[in-house]
Amino acid sequence: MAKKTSNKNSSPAQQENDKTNKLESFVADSTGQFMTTNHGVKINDDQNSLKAGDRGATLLEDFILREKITHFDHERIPERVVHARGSAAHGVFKVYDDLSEITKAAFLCDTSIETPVFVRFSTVAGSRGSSDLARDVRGFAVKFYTQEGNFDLVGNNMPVFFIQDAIKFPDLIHAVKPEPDNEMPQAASAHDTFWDFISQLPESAHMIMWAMSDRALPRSYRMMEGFGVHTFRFVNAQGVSNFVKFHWKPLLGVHSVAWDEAQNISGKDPDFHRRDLWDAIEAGAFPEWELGVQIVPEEDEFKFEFDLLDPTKLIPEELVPVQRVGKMTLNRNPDNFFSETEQVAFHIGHVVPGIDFTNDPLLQGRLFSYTDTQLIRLGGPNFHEIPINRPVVPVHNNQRDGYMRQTINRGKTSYGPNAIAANDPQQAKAKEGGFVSYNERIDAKKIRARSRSFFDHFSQARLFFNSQSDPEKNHITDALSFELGKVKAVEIRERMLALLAEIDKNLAAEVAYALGLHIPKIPLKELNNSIPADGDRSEYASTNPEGSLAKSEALSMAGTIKDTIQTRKVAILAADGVDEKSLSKVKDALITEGAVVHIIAPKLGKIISEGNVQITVDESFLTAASVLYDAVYVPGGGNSVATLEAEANAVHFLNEAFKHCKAIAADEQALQVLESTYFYKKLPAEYSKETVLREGVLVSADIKNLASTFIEMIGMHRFWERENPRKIPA
Ligand code: HDE
Repeated sequence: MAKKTSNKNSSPAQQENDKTNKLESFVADSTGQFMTTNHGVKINDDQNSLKAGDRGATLLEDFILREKITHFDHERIPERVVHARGSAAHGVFKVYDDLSEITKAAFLCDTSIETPVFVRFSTVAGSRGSSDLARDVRGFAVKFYTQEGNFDLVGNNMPVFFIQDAIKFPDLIHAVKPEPDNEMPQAASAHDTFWDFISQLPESAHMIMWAMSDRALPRSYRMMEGFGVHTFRFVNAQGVSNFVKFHWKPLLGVHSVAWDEAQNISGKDPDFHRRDLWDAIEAGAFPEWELGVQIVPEEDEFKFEFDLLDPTKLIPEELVPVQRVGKMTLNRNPDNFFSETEQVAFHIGHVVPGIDFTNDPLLQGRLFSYTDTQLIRLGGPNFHEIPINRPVVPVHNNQRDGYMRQTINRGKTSYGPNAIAANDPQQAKAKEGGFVSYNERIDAKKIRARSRSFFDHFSQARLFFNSQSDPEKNHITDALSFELGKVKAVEIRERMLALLAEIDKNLAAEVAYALGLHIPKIPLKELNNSIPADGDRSEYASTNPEGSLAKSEALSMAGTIKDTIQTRKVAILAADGVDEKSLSKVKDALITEGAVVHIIAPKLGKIISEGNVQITVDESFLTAASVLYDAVYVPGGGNSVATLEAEANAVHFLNEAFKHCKAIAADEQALQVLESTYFYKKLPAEYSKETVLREGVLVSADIKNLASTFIEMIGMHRFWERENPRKIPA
């Protein structure tokens, strides 16, 4: 009976690495094996329990039944208190150039080293079974299995955070989670307790702009940026430190879906992001990101208008450019969701020599939280021995015992100094790779306070808003109108309007209009209720300086990568009698460019073309939905066109795709299907390529040209500009 290898679907060269090879010794495969008990005894009857007679009571003696039920009874562990819903993949990271001038982290200093990684993406608020498409921040946690131990970069897809001090984290999360009396709503911030909290916490203003923007509705985990958020330190071999902000830049660009679409996807396929990541990797379309760093020399610590230690601030790329220093490729799906994705334990405190912390008070609090949470979640102090958490280098930590200890430590000593074992394991000198904390000078009084340098709560919120394109601004307005519209308490809505007015008067006015309210005038000093009992309200007032930068291009998604259709999903609507050439030419052109194409017909099975060719159907109108695709094509063919025109689901498919601003193309023969839609009569009468690229709808008899323009259109991802002027019911 053969023992299998776990990487069954892989092209092995790309997927074997130090970590996956080490995981292999823990992999079990039952192919061709006998079923056994936990203790290896072969089982003869797994269908019936042991009874006293045919119809008799079950016997306590039945160790097979007891063992099976007992294990089942204990199968669940607590979900993560935040970021419970997530998906992960294996991959590798390689640095482009030797960075030893700024860090001694070996995996960043040698271009020949390929470091295995395990990456988990997540939402924050929802529970483990919630929808991927909630409006939420996304976690972006990367574990690098380096030759100097594990380095975890536990980031998000937004570069700032809601709060400045870790002590407020439980409050933030209690406010956003379902309300405690009735446990509603699931995976949503659109409720009173969240906005009650936020409306009294001006430091959240910048993050609220991000969370209400399209960044909170990614098209795919593969199309998100990632950020370390805090300012970290790089330290080189000479002990020189530079501040560093970490970025991940996706090679497919940064793209999102529409809010209405997100809500629909939550019903049609709540696993949308999870499936997308899985399918792309299975298809060999490996997701890639470049690691970016913004470096600030120590002596420049105070040269900015904001405090580098304040996690509600980013460093605009115009001030400090992002240098792309390496590439991460995800190339293997996990073998087992629980063992890998669920049991992986990230910790911001997992650093290697050359990477160190700053005094960002949010970062400092996180340094405590992550180990602490694993103790309850994974059940004890030996969670580092779970296969996915083990480093690829040996562990000799002098620890012993504890629940579920797996290492069999040989010898008598688990203490030091010891003479019995000649002081093994030995401490490592810095030059031998021992971790030495950065020698930061600290000369201060112990004080429970917030630095005045953290009090500008609005200038970067405004910078973010002003940097958005018009459609992106509209989406923020709509998102706030939706979220606050779901809030029942009028005073919470009003406080939010006062906060928004500090960011942008028009934004506040538009949201106020949607809520049917006026913007109250609340002085800055009264906006912040997050003050100590003995605090003087005026001293805790936010400041709201103009800020010297009017715009930062990098904050908008409008200028992102738009010249690839790799892995985009395209629907071809067809029925019996379709023009096979019209269908195949477009399909082949799309596949050549890396798109995934599905043929959707009134029923599953095959359709027969005009010329009697059988074409396999991928989905029916019952199983497919336009929200699960990026673009739609309708080929010609008299009977097919007549069927689709009369098929309400096909017309709805097109209407909905139009509403969500997707690229739509039709063979001229299929014009009458488009004419049955709500949108067709709203399009401009004249038809140039320019109109097509503005409106995203193309009808042509020249299929070759149609295919190439359609590809260009899909690359643009969405035609947000048409959204408001061409509103349609769908
Ligand atoms: Fe986390 N966070 N966090 N967080 N966080 C957790 O650790 C916490 C924060 C982030 O895929 C928990 O293992 C505190 C910022 C990600 O497994 C917990 C504070 C950022 C993940 C925890 C923060 C993050 C977590 C829950 C404020 C972006 C998922 C389960 C001081 C830079 C990792 C766990 C995964 C998970 C605490 C704020 C990112 C409870 C106390 C800021 C991506 O330890």
